Amino acid sequence: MTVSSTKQPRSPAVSRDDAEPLLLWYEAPAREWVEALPVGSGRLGAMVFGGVQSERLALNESTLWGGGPYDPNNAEALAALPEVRRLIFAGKYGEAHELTNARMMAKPLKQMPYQTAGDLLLDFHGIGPVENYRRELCLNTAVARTTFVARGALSTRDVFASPVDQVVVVRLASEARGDLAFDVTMKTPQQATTEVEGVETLVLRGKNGADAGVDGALAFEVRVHVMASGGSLAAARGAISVTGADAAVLLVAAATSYESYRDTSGDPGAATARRIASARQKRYEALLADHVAEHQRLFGRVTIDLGSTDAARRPTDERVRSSARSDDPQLAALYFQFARYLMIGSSRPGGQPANLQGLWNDSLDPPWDSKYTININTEMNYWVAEVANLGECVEPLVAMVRDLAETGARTAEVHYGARGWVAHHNTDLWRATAPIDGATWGMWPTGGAWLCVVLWDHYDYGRDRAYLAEIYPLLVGAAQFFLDALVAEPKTHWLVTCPSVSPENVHPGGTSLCAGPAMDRQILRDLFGHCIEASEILGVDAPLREKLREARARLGPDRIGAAGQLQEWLEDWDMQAPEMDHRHVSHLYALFPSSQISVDGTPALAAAARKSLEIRGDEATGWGTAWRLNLWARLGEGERAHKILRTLLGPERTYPNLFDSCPPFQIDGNFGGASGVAEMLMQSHSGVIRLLPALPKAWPSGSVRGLRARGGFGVDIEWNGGRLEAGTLRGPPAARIVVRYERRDTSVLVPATGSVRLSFAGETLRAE
Ligand code: FUC
Repeated sequence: MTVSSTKQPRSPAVSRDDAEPLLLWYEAPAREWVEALPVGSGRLGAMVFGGVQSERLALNESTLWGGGPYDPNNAEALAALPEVRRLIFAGKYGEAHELTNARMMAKPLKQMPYQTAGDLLLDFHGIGPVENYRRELCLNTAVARTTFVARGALSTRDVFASPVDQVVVVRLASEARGDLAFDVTMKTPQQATTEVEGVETLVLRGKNGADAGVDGALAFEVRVHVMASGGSLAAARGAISVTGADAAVLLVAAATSYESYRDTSGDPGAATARRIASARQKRYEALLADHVAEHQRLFGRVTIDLGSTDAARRPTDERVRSSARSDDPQLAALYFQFARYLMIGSSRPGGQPANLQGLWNDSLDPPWDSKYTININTEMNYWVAEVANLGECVEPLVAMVRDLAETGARTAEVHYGARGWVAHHNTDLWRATAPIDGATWGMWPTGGAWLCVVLWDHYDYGRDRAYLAEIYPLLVGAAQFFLDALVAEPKTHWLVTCPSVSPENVHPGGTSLCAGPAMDRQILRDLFGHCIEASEILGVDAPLREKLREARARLGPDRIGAAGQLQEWLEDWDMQAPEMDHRHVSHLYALFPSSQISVDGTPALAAAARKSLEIRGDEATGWGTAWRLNLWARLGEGERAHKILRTLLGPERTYPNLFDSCPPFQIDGNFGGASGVAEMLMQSHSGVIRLLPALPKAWPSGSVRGLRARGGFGVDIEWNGGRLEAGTLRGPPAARIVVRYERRDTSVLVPATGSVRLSFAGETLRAE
């Protein structure tokens, strides 16, 4: 590699228009981690602080977690199961709770945490006072840039995480020749040592730690290669010093010994050395160009314009701070595109799925271990992927479910004596599936089933039969568990999950432990339905199909309670629950993300869901707010959805770097919020594409291009004065779909070209 020393580096990352719609920008360095800017290659992540004298890149590698392969299943659980069920059906919830905690929980009671790799630190010499400071993240190129003027000369620092070369690339340049001097060091809270190889390579070698009695089994390595043009390099203990350089490029590779959830025999040293060696073969310009091209291949598929005001000229942190008072529709568009950026950065094929913090975490002990909470948070992470035209980003989740079907088969057998597979409310890198934390949170057997619905959705958007054949055994395995583990509720004789919970919500029995919460019934209706449909499409398993049909018919209907609300539990307990404003709105799953309840299809249930939403209120955690946003959009209530979106974009729920604040940071709100924006503009479910179903007055004119709809369709729309003007529908030739705008339906036939233009003549939607 050669490091070019052009005075003012030009790259696609350069952007100086403050109102540039795809830019986050700031006038001061980040003081805290939630002000730093994320870059990610799917596997490798960095948070860029943009410090002048001292730059910090907080590094992550997606397989660096605590612990090692372990079996959390509890051999005592099965023996306790009949008694727990008896107690629940007898209304003795407190006793059932005690027994569940004593006998049915995983060992250990918690799972393993996702952890930081450490920091790369650059300490600069002789910079002095600076002016014209600015740092920015360009979503279009996925490059974080810091610029300032020191002693009259412009300094430019660019950072990106290349999905092509699997290295973080840092480029430092100054207009003043021979002016660049800095020390490179690394620090980590992990057990690790740092040493210099030659004068240009800094290597941090570490081992992950034990957690909750599970031994650490991972070795990891971070390798930093420093190249300077002009000047010289010198090595000291654990540091490399650069002096008198015109420009420098640093390549950062990181890897662990993780091969799979049961194999940690990889060689991280070989992996990082190989990646550095191959990246060194390329010029900086080629690394950048390949990175930008690969990022744009995905990112460039969708454009969105919700209108722009003067607020869009302000630095991003100021916009968040004043979002409640200002008219800033562009901030919603930026938030939508930022979520797409985060999805591309944290969930690429071949890697791990986006965890609670996506890919970015600076701690050994992050909130909720930054793992996979599958009673809402992980599923929410993927709500936006399909509609925002990033279907391939779902692949890591599919791969995780493949693992869970293996580990979860053991939990099904050991805990329930059942066939198939089960996963409870959390999982981790080691694919643990037994119930953790305690009955209130963990005794929920429906996590794996919900993940299967996300896998089905990927089929529904793409309609790829080969993919359906691949996931079919996973779906059937999840359904098989419930065919074995559902029990007849004594009063209604409906088939119910027991023990279960309506995620984390305590009912008047003083615990969340119960039989047959509405959400379980709704998820199983989807899961069984998808298995039935898949078996028909694939022409297999007719006898199983019949069993699933019978069981599905016995799940029992959703019920409307005395207050007119959708009942969260079998009993009409909603108005006596201790936390009526609970963050989870689990029983509204049927309205969103599912479409079992809809305003047109099931008006009475939709009215009950609306009532439940009113009772819960609009205030919630970040992800709770995002869920409410999607639900109001499904109800067709644009103004209410917009009010909730504004709360989400405000400083209570959004950090200066646009990360969602639960609080603390959780990435689910970013993805769920973006899904809500999409649901306001276009919805596809129940065989209908709805255009502008919840358009708020605040977005009178705009356009969105490149969205995807269920059934294999692509959708572009433009609107003006609050009215739909035109659009384009793409789809498989000869496909027919109903397009709905303002309660009028138009049946559209996709021509052989695969694309049809939609326009308005008076009140009529025309397809030509
Ligand atoms: C669920 C939520 C919490 C938090 C955690 C990660 O348990 O109830 O609010 O988001 O996941």
